[in-house]
Amino acid sequence: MPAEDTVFNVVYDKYMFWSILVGIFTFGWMFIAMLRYRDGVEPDTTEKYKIEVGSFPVDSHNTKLEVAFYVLPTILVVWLTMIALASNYSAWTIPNDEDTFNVDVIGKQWFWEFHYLEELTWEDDPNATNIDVDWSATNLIVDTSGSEATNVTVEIDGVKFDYAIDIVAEMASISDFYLDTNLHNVITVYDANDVLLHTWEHLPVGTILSTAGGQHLIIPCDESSTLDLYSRPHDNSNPAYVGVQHSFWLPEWGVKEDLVPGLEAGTVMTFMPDDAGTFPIRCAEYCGLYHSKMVGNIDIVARDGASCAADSGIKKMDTGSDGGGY
Ligand SMILES: [Cu+2]
Repeated sequence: MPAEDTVFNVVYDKYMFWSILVGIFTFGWMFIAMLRYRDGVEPDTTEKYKIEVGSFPVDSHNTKLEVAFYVLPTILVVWLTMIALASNYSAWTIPNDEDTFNVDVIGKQWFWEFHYLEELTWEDDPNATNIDVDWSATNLIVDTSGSEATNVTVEIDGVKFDYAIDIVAEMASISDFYLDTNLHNVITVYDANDVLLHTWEHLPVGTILSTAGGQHLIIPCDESSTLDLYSRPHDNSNPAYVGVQHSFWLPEWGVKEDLVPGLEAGTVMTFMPDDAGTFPIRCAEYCGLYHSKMVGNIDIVARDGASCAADSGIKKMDTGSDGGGY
């Protein structure tokens, strides 16, 4: 769901079209009137065009034209209001918890935390990277045939183990670990130059990712996702400090929602991305000294074994981690 797919883009195009049309008409008419009635031009005094200052031209007016002046702009304004409300309705309709992927987003001074309320297992598209990770119980198989992969890193709750890939067999078979789905497991595959080629990751319920550690928010594609947004202090050492106002903004999709300190229930944002990729997160509410550093990235990924409907086959496009403030 890059910007051109969103409802807001349609609204933008329609508003732009009608604004330009009405602008040409209005300014055109204004310039004609300026030229026709400018100083030094003898006014047309025939009965049809006779204008007397301060009195309505009762004899020479055109009722149909005057009614059209009111009716046509009214229809236009009502229609533009309706399409604007329809886009709001589609952005603000919040799905049931069961039908949607839920993550809590906590805004702090000055970073974002993502608390996973549901587990997620995802993998880069094996057709794009020629690498396939398959992990069941004690058997971890990394099939790298057709790729330049040389190394695998297995990371379990932050502890890393490195393995070399059998270049001849084009695979790595690791049986040192039992797959524990309660742990945060990440398998990353690299080439000889340490370039990241492929990622497989399992995020259990309760995982906390933070932009302070350079981590991205990871969301599955082709599902409705709901973020509950809260502004919180770092700790509870100062009861008078409950955090400050932030605003979680995904500029690529035209959605933004405030985080309100002290609001127990939080605020809600919902969206349904269909393109895999990495997109920027910004704080859109001035929140203090390092507001401009309160940036991050959101990764849209395919669940393990699935692929995204609109997948371009390229997951990682670098948007930079420091895009400045807004
Ligand atoms: Cu902020």
